[in-house]
Amino acid sequence: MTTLRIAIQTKGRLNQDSIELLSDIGIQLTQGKRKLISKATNFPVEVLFLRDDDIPKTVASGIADIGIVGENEVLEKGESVNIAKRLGFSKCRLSLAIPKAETYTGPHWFNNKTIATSYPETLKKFLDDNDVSASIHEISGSVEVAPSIGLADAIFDIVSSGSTLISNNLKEVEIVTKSEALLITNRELNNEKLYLLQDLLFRLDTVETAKGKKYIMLNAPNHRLDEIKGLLPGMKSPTIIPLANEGWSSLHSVIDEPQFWNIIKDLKDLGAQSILMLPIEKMVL
Ligand code: PRT
Ligand code: ZN
Repeated sequence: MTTLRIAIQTKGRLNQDSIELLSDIGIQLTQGKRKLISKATNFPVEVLFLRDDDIPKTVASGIADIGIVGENEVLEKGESVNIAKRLGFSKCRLSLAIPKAETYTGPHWFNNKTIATSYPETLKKFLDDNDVSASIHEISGSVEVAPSIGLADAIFDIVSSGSTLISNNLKEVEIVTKSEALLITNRELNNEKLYLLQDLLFRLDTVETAKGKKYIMLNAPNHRLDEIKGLLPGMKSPTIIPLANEGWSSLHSVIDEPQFWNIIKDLKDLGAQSILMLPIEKMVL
């Protein structure tokens, strides 16, 4: 039987969210997630655990069929893969930063400077696009300390909250690109694998649709139901079930969570009682 092989990060910032994503779409892995390969128990999928740097190439070459990896790595490696879905986690940006005391005058500030980075290709493209001639000093970790030890004049690195820059007396001066986790796929999947991929994408959409949505249940007097229905349109229309209590009904609907706080007072003013909000895990429209 055909199996879809998914490459995810062994450990690091993407690992937990990647495993959670698989679990949200009903893919349970066999014990021992630190093994190189783990088979799913309930879906024809096996998971290959790799360093994130190796994921684009592994997918491009077909050793894995699909992978979960940061956009920054996909850009940097320049491997030929398709992007099947933007996953919305591990959001960050790749930025240029310089010592705080410097005055930034635009990209030409970097002319004849040395920039430390783990992303030389992405940086080179930015410098070429802006006609800047700088030397790139490639290092694989602790890029942010390079200026303070005299290794470089500036850095090009991942920024998330910005606190690493601040604690190293640096300031972000150019956001070169933004990044989030991507689901990438090999460009030549056969039909059976494409079929499995479509199933996974459908499951991902189902989880995504439910995000931020809540199931709301309340009891209301029948003569106010029309007004309450106006506040809670639901997906098509709310479900109304008569209560044993004469003249009262139970109304069920789906709302966006933030909307709840806007309408709760109006619901109470219209006589709604026993209002419950419940989580929704999956939703198929
Ligand atoms: O071992 P392996 O090679 O697999 O992992 P890694 O060490 O190369 O990567 P890892 O696990 O640190 O990050 C994996 C991916 O997470 C990255 O490729 C990005 O796509 C994404 N990501 C999201 C981040 C960050 N946020 C992040 N903040 N990756 C790194 N950082 C680091 C950054 O390098 C800097 O040192 O956090 C620091 C900045 O954070 P702030 O919040 O202080 O700005
Ligand atoms: Zn890495």
